[in-house]
Amino acid sequence: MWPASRLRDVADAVRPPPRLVDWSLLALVGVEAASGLLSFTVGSPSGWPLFWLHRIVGLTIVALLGFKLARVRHRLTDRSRWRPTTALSVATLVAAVGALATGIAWVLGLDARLWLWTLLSVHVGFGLVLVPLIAAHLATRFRLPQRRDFHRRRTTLKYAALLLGGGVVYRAQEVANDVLETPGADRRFTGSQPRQGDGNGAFPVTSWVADDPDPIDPGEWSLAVRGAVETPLSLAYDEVVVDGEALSEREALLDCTSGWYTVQRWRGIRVGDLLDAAGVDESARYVRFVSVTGYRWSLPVEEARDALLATHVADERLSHGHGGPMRLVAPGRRGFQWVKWVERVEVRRRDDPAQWLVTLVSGFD
Ligand SMILES: Nc1nc2c(c(=O)[nH]1)N[C@H]1C(S)=C(S)[C@@H](COP(=O)(O)O)O[C@H]1N2
Ligand SMILES: [Mo]
Repeated sequence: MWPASRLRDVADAVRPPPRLVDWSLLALVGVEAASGLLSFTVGSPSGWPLFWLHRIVGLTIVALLGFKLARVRHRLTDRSRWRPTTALSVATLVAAVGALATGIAWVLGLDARLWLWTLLSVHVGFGLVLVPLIAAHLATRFRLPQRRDFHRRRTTLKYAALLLGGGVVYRAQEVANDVLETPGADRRFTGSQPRQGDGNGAFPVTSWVADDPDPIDPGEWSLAVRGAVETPLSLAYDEVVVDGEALSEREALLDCTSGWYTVQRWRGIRVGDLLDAAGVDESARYVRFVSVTGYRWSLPVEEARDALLATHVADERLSHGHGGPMRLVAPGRRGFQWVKWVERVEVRRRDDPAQWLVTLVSGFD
């Protein structure tokens, strides 16, 4: 191990001036919030740089927060220096440490739950409250960085060293997780942990916020196909599932943003076959999948053709919790886009920005 004095030398060499530390903490928390939220939409491995950015910047924040705490710790430990704004500072610190600690614990493979929440969801929660807190905190102690805070070459080198350090630490952690075969080693590039096994029982039932319909009787249910089509369709369960057999089958990976993934064999009707049966207009651009609850998501027509409306998983009928009688299987998309309890397929000329809001509020009466 290095002696502590050596460590202090390194810290001195990479520590930016105080005002810059404060402003870069704000900026980097912004980067984390943006990259974290954006990462929710990434489901294919080509999106890995976004996740790496998030991890490296997160570790850089650990170093900057260390510098900051070393500088201001007396304001917290010395009672006589407490001010009305100290409570805000402490709240900001708690949110920051909470977000960092849950993020790091997740990477190390810890699979604990707080109430119904996975650690990853708690991480997201801390991160979301941190953004307004840090903005308010900085507003109470407003000091713009000054010219003399920037020595162009030296400042750039310091930040480069901090970011590089973050990358090295993250990579070292990956190697250590692999060698020690910790649960952290099985994470996907999205950070999600595997759920093994086949069928309904193998993976958790997850609803985004409040969606929770009553079980649906397949005999009463039907699937409507409408919008920009030549022949609108209405299909009963028996027309989709003939003699207990659904027509198409494919393997696909479901990756939930709360931090787990599973690979299953899904059976059902290929959306392309459905669209061919209805005859799609020239003008069509998107296909919208709508749940009995109103929850919905749209895919571009070409991508939608390749998706599946599944009635079965690993030869079992889809259970109610997993979206039975029919759910969308959208390979390469994150779990929240795999609409459950589908009752309507709408072929449309336009995309549907309101779907973002609908997924959040669907189920609230
Ligand atoms: N109608 C509806 N579909 C939904 C959801 C929902 O809340 N309502 N949750 C989504 C989320 S966040 C995920 S990860 C998957 C989870 O599918 P599962 O419950 O079968 O694991 O369904 C998606 N489809
Ligand atoms: Mo999810």
